[in-house]
Amino acid sequence: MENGTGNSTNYFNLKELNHATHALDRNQKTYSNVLQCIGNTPLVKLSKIPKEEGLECDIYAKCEFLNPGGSVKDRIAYRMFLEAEKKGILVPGKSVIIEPTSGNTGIGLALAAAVRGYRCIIVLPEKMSDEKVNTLKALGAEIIRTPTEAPTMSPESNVMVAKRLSKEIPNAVLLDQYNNVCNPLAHYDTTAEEILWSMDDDVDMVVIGAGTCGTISGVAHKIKERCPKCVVVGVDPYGSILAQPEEINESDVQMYEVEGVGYDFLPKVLDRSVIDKWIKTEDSTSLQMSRRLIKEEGLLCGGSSGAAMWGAMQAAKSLKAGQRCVVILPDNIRNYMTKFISDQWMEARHFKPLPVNDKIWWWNKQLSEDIIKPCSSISPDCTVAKALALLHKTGDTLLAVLNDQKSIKGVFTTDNARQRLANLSASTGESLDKFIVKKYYKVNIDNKPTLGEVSRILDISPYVVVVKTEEYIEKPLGTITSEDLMHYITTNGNHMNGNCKA
Ligand code: P1T
Repeated sequence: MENGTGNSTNYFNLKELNHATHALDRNQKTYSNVLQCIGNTPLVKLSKIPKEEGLECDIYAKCEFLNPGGSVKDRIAYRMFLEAEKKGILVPGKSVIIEPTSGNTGIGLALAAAVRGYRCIIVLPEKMSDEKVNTLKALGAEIIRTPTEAPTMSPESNVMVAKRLSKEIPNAVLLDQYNNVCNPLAHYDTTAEEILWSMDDDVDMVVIGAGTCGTISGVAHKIKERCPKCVVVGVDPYGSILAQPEEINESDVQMYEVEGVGYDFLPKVLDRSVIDKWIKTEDSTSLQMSRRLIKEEGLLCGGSSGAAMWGAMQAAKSLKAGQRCVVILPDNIRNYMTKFISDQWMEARHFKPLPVNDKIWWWNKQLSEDIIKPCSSISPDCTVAKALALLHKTGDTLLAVLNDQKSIKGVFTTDNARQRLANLSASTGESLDKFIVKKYYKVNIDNKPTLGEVSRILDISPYVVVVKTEEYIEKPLGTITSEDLMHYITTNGNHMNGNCKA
C-alpha cells in the first residue's frame, strides 16, 4: 500500500489531466442506464438547524445521498471504472473487480459491475453496516469482511487482504481509491463544478468529511481555482489521524462508530495543502446531528453527514449574514436502518438518553448481580468443537472468549457458530478465532445500569453481556436474556396489581 504524503508538492496536477466533459443538464428525459444518473445532485438550503444554532450565514446541503447507489462514492467508482475500461485494464466478462472500502465505493463499483457485467469482490471491515453488505449482495457482489481493529498496514486489514487477493485471483483488477487519481478528479470535474454552478462561482466555505480525502482534495482544487476566497474545512473524527498526522500517538487511533470517515494512514489522494481548517468530531454529536438533519430538514442522510454538518455548525460561526457555506452530505439513511436510526442502538451507546418510564416498577431499578446468569469463559485457542461441547453441557447462552489478560475479547454463541459453519469453508476442529462475535451488547455493572436500559438493549439483541472493570480490564460477569429479566420481574413484582410495586 502506497502511503501518500498528503502534501501538494507531490500531488497530482489535476488541472492538466484529461477532464470528463461534464454536462450540467438537468432536463434529460431518459437515461441509457442508471450509471448516467450519477451526479447532478441537488443543493438544498437548510431552513431550521442553522437558525437554531444561531448562525447568520446561509447553509446549503449538497445531497450526495441521492446518487443511485446512495452515496457520493458512486462518482469516483464510476470514474475509476470508466477510465480503466478505456485503458483496457477492465475487460467486461473477464476482469474481476476487487476493492477495499468502507462500503460505499464498493456499492458504486458493484452498481457499475452489475450494469456492465463484471464479477466484483468487495473487502470491508466488520464495523461497516449489514445494510451495506445486503445492498452489495443484492447487486451481486461477493463480500469479504476483515477485523475492524486491524491497522491498515497489517496483513488482516481490508486494504491488505484486497491487495493480496488481487494478486492471487486471475484477471483481478484493484482500482485502488486511495491512490487512483480518478478519485479526486471525479470531484474536481463534477462535484466542485456543480457546487460552483449552483453558487454562481461565489461560495464562502465548503465543509467536507475526510475519508480517502478524494472528495475534499478534488473539490478544494477546483474551488480554489475559481473562487479563491472560499475556506475549505475538513471534518475528521477523533480516533483518526488525517487532521493531525504530525502528532500521531498510537492511542490516537481508536474505534468510532461513524462510517466512511477517518483513517490511520494518509492516502495518496489527500492533499492537505488545499485544506484550510480541520474540525474534529465525535460519534455522539455527529449522529445526533444526522438525526436532526432527517427529522428537521427531511434529508434522509447517513452518519458522516451529521459529522460534516456538526463541523459546519462550528466553522460557519465565523461567517456573516449573506455569506454562503456548502456542506456535503455523503450517504443515505438506508445504510444505517439498524444503526443510528434505531433509538435503542443510540441509547445502548449512550448517544441518546433512555426513555423515561415511571409507570413500570422495575424500569429504574439498578441491575443487581442476582439477575445475571454467570457464563463460562474460554480461550480463543480452543477448538470450536470444544466450545460447542461446553455450551451444550452448561446450557449457557454464550461463552465469554478471554484474551491472555483475561479481558473479554468477544463471545462465542451456538447461533453464530452455526452461521459461520454453514457459510464458511470452516470446520469445528479449528480454533475459535474466526468464530468470535465482536459486535455484541454489553453493560458495565460499575456504571449502575438500570433494568430499563437492559430491556431496551434486549429489544435489539437476544442477550446482554454484563462486565465489570477490574484494574482497567473488562471482565465478564455473565449474561441476561429476556427470559432472565422476565423471571426476575414475575418473581419479584406484584403482578396482580400490574405495575404498582414501589
Ligand atoms: O473518501 P472521501 O472522498 O474522503 O469521502 C469520505 C466519506 C464520507 N462519508 C461516507 C459515508 C463515506 O463512505 C466516505 C468514504 N467512503 C469510502 C472511502 C468507501 O470506501 O466507501
